[in-house]
Amino acid sequence: MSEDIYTSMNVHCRYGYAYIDMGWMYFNSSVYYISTERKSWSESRQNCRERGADLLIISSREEQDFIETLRKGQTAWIGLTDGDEEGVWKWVDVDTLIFSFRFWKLGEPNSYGDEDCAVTGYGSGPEKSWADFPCSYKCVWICERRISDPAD
Ligand SMILES: [Ca+2]
Ligand SMILES: [Ca+2]
Repeated sequence: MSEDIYTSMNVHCRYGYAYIDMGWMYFNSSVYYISTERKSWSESRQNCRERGADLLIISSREEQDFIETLRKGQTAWIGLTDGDEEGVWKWVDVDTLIFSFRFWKLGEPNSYGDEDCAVTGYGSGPEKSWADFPCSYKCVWICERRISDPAD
């Protein structure tokens, strides 16, 4: 392994620790932040970007379970929207498969009125707790930063 790769790995490790030092939670090569304020979906996403992250992408059962403990009973924005095309749900990270794991609450998403942004933690069932909300609602939000990504 070249010295450059070692240097790069060290930078990534330090980067992850820096987030943990700021109170972010580590799980499976990502760090997570849950807000104390409430904002609209777009404002929430902007806030995550300012923190060098993006809204949460849930890509496994394990990650959904982890988030259940992180959100502490709150309903929180995740990085999932059908704002581009009604009924076509996309993660903010376009590389993540659209048809990856989904944990919609029964009867959701229903686009009641006009709802294009997704939350987790709606209702009491932890296993199926996603719902679509109006994007202008003020909710807490969860940011995720994969710490194995190249620094950018
Ligand atoms: Ca919708
Ligand atoms: Ca809904």
